[in-house]
Amino acid sequence: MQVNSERFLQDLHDLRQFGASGVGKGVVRPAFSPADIAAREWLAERMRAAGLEPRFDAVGNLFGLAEGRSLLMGSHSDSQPEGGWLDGALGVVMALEVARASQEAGGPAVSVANFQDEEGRLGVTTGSAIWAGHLPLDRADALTDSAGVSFAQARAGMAHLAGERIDPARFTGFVECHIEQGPWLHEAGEAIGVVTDIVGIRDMTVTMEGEQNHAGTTPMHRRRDAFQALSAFNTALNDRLRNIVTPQSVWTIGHVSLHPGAHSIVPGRVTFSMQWRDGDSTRLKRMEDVIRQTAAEIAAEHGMTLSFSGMLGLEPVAMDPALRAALSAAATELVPGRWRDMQSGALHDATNVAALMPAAMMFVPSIGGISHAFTEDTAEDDLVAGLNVMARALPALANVR
Ligand code: HGY
Ligand code: MN
Ligand code: MN
Repeated sequence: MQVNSERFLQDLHDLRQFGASGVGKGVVRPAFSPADIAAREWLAERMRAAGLEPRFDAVGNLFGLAEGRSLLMGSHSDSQPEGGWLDGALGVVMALEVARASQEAGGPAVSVANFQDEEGRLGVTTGSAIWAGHLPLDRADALTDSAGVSFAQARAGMAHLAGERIDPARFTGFVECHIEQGPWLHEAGEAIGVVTDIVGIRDMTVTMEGEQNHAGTTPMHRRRDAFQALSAFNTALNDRLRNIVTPQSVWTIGHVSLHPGAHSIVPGRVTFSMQWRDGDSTRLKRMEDVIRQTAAEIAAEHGMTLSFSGMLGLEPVAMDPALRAALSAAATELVPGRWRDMQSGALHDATNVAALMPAAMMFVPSIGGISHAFTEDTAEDDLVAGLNVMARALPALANVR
């Protein structure tokens, strides 16, 4: 089988025009946005041209189906609010190129998946979580983005494309290529990461409510200031989590909304995102207990009421050993001494698909380890090396049943 690296790179550069941010190669292509829908429709046409049958399901997941049973490859083409050109897109376009080249070579059969809302505009890896049965559609439809738009409203924008759920039994396994989104491969001058396992995640929204008041006449000791409560919570949380975590554990307050957000008003309410990740489910639960207890203590000390949203979560998952062995053998052949086994600190659709079939992932380096930013990038040599390793692994990958 002969992959065509020029065609592959051209598709990647064509895809990044949908929602181009105008800053470097960055993209703004959130799930269900006009740019996202246009990109998916373009990819559907590229799939058709590649001899695959393009099919959308009811939540915007796009599949390019080969005939009969096939190996599934892919990722996602939606982006973070400020996204890189390769996060997700690389896996979809690489899958398309491998599927095309494999058809041209007479097999093995490869289908392509482009999952919707992996970036969690309205949840956490939402499209593949629904497809895998982790997230009931009625619960997904009630999820909202930070502007209050619901999943149901968002996906209505693709209703004209919606079709039936694709049966996972069509597929023998799932392989996803993704940028590392961390620093280790690039710093080591290595080309390939073969993923051993993907960490688990917990995500919720916390609200603390005190008293809105005048910023000039309200003495400091009489305030019930929501920002001061958040600041105290963050300091206490960092101190307490340090006692139960490992260097791979992470926690993030990524979105904060202070009400009413005026210079001369003591903020009465703060709503903030609380997300944490770890490779061990027991430690995720211990982190959750510390987060909830610390929030309750700080709220009481600061005279705040406290509420938590529903919590979204995915468990840590190990990658399939046989699929991993196929990727490792191809990496040993093509980039000997320049590949490693590694854990994924980022979440991926493979987490959900692993519940349905054997799943594996392969990383290529991220320059400077940067991702979820317009400056995300990977050297084209590394993109092509990833394509060649995936192509070389294909016969063995397709043999795993
Ligand atoms: O956040 C993540 O790990 C993924 O990139 N959405
Ligand atoms: Mn991604
Ligand atoms: Mn991402």
